[in-house]
Amino acid sequence: MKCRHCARPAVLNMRQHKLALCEIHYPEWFVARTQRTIQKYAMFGYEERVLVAVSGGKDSLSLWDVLLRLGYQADGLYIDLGITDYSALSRQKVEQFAAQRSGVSLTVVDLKAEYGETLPETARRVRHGRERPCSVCGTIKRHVMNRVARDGGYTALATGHNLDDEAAVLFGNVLHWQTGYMARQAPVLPAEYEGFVRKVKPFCRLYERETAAYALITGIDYIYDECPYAVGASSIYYKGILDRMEEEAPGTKLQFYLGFLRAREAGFFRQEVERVELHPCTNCGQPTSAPGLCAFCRLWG
Ligand code: Q46
Ligand code: ZN
Ligand code: ZN
Repeated sequence: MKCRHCARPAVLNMRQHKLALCEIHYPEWFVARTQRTIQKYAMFGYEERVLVAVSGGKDSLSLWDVLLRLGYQADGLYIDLGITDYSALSRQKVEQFAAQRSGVSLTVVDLKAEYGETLPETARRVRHGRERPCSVCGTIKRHVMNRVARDGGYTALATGHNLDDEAAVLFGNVLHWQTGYMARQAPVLPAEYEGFVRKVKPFCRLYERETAAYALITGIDYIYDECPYAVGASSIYYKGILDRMEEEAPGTKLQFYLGFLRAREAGFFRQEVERVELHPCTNCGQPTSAPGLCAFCRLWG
């Protein structure tokens, strides 16, 4: 198969877009689509400082790379969760990525060094080893990302969530009719409350295989393994179901997600948003829906 724009062989055939592109035109298309997404949803501008949450995986490192290529003021944040070999290797990938690019700034927050415990240790203490550490992990990551973004004067926090991630989350939310979660699932979550930074997902319209192809073609060295605790997560199960539907009908994931966004913009879940009332945490000052301490501070109290 040939590239749509030149005589070179195509490296990626995107059936959902009826588009096949070569190794030169594919990365150009990918960068341009990211830029269109940033502008369509008014995520951030060139005058703003953006903090990119990087995990060492293909999505977040590709995102940081694309934002730098587009000329945005994008710095990286890596949170070392202390998950044995996985964290050590992913941290190495992130540090290597930053070292290869001149003038980029990377903040590393090492949980063990700053809070005295790795994620598995905290999870074991507070959950008594009952469940996987993911809910504790989410609480810690949200807190640290907000703190670093706010302290560093960043106005937007960008994450590498791709379309497959968003479609899987949406699928789970629809299945359980979690309308409150649906109200808060968006390409942009505005800084509604003092202390929160705007959260943005510039890859929300890009398929996982598209971000993987971009990383491979542009030579980004990333960690292939997922976090060991991701095994058995329901999101992986939902992704498998959506993959099968996509295989039968290319474009299914994109239509599912974009249709949801249109409904959301039309105000379908507006009431749910207004129900959440936030107060500053009495210890750290970050916004929380609970009176008194936020979920993060309660981990240590
Ligand atoms: S939540 Fe759970 Fe992830 Fe944290 S413990 Fe690993 S799988 S990293 S997105
Ligand atoms: Zn081409
Ligand atoms: Zn707090």
